[in-house]
Amino acid sequence: MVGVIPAKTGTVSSKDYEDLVLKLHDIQAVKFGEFKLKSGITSPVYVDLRVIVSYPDVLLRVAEAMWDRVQTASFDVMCGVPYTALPIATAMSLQHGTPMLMRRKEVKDYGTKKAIEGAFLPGQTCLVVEDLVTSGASVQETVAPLEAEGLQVRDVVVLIDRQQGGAARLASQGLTLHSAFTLSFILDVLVAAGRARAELAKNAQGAELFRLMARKRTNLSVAADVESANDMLALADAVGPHICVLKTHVDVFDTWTPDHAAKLQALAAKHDFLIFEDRKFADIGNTVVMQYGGGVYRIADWSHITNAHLVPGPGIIDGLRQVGAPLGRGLLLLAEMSSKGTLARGEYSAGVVAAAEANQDFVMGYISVSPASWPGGPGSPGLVHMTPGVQLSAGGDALGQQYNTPASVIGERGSDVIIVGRGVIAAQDPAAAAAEYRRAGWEAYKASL
Ligand code: 5BU
Repeated sequence: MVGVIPAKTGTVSSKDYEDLVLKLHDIQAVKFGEFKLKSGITSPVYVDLRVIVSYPDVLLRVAEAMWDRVQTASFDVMCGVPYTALPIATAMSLQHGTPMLMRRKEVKDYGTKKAIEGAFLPGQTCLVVEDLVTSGASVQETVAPLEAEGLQVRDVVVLIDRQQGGAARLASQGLTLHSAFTLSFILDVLVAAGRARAELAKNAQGAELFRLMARKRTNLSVAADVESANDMLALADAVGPHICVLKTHVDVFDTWTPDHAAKLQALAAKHDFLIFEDRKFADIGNTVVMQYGGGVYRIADWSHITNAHLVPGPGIIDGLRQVGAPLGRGLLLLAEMSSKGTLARGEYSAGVVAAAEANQDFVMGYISVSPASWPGGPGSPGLVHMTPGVQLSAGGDALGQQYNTPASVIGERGSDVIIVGRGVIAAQDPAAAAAEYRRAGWEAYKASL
């Protein structure tokens, strides 16, 4: 079977554990959001492992990951706790030939009246198999009837330790807790994989960008401000391996044809990047409908992302949405600009943030410069921040552009994606420069997680 953790003992690598976390997230056994637990505590992660019976490959990997954790324990039989852990214990039993017992959830007052089903001898040791441990209280409900039957329980294995005192509580009762995962490990893996923000993103391109950044390990966008459409395509091919987004200004070229658009899309597919036409729409809704969907450039046809000023008011979002939403496009709102003396600040920026928050189906994020210092902070984690005005050393140009370093933009100013134009395209070797910016940007991004 493809992707199954080997059945041998002690062979589950940390990469296997990470992959399994992603699998559990794929099948929604683990979800993000605010969840109230039985104990009344609010958790950022919701875990419901009942669904794993529908995914035999995941069930087997879960069983193997848990088996891997009990290699230091010795036991004669295993007891699964109903209901969720029963199939897991069954899979462990089948894979490794260790007999299994079942604890009845309610002891029937008719028939055999047995609390524990299966064949065993008093004095045998029994491993308790649970899906989750929170405080440890429910494990105790299983241990008590086992001990009442003369079995000895020393070890408990769970898939997930929620780290709410369960291990300590069990230890105080002489029980050793083994867990495949702690909740913080799960959180770390999902955050590093961009899953948390992707799941919180309500726009499909926004979600895709977070996933793309994580799988490609880049938060670099190159601004392809070169002379011709053909030069732009050559640049896209050269820097493609290093970027998450290629930003274009196709209205600076003297020709733009559907063939250029098709070639750019092919390069985006080849190198796994998104296309962002930096059009900065700024008109009333009715006009941007025509500008975005039609004209010489037909931007909506080929650009995953575009952007807009909010000067006209929210009608511009509605107009762009009318064209872009059916095509699955995403919109960035300009909350701030990198240029000296920009008027996009203060109350104006706050208005943009409010509009972005209220239109997350289509608005995927911001062009911003210092979101960490916004009065309400950078806002919803499902929205992305992309920042232009980036070079390896701070400074500016003769026409008001102002540069910050990747470390400052990501690490201090709270952005997610660096947009680099001349820092890359004016370099001797743009691909090598892109690699260097990618490294600097990603290092800062990883640290910010
Ligand atoms: P540079 O060569 O890295 O300075 O290019 C920056 C790019 O980002 C360029 O395409 C600008 O049009 C774009 N830009 C910007 O510089 N500042 C802004 O606030 C916005 C876009 Br919005």
